[in-house]
Amino acid sequence: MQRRTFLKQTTALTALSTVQINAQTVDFPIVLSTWKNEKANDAAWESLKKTGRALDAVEAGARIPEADPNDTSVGYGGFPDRDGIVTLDACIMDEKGNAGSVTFLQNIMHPISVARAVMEKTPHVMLSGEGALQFALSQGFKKENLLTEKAKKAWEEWKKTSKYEPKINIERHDTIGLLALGNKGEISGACTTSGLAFKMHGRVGDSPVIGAAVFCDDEVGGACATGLGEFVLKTLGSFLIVELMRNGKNPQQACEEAIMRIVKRYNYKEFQIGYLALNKKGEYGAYSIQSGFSYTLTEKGVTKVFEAKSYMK
Ligand code: SD4
Repeated sequence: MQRRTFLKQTTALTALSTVQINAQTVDFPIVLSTWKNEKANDAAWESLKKTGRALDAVEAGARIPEADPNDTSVGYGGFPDRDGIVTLDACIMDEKGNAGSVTFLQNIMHPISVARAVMEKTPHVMLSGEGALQFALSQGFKKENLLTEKAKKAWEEWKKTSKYEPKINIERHDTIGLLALGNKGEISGACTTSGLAFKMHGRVGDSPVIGAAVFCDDEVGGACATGLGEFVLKTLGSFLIVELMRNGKNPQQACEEAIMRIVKRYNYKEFQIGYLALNKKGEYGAYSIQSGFSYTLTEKGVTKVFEAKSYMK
């Protein structure tokens, strides 16, 4: 595997006017994902070993929770909307600025791969609903029932106790957003979700929106988001983070500033947002409104889960 090393040099004059050089090595590839997604990161890493490309890695990673019936926020097994229908959102962006997305897609297990096909095989960025489904079928994706017994039961329980209102859940999130630097140090990102559990039929969140859930710019780095999408949409969080990094903030500072934009304007105590950022040097950051946001990092083939810092302690 090709590995490159950046040397970050800081110089300081001592009293004797000698120059001291601190060298910090930064390696890539690197994979970063929201929440506890070790299997996804491992799949992304395996993909990097094969093709070396960040785009392939983020797609391979996203496909893991999409096919996992126990992940109730993504793909197969995802909780349905309030009418009992599983609807999926996903997007993907590469280092060249290409992007693809699907929204309100039904009955397709791997929306992230459909989003990639939108990017690579159409002149468009976003396909929605029935049109996205038709396109997926034309590309050889198969129609499947994605509502598992477990998800159906949860929906039936919810219907008994709720007033048929979509309820925002602060705690339970596991939508996956991924960022990777490939073997050439190039950045790509992806996000895939079944969205908020028991949302209104037709609701689309941030996850398929380039600039909201994912943004990458190969001059700077990338960012991705999880949590209550409405607030990521209203502040275009991932685009904001990349622009803040472009203007000199490190990834951690950029995530914190993007969370502060939400905290200053909205009733932040009632929902969760988590951001991840990765710059071209391989430096990364993570920050959320509520405590409990975790992220998964793979470096040098080792995958670990970390707790992110948060605004609320
Ligand atoms: C949405 N952002 O549909 C997604 C939900 C999410 O972890 O991230 N859940 O609003």
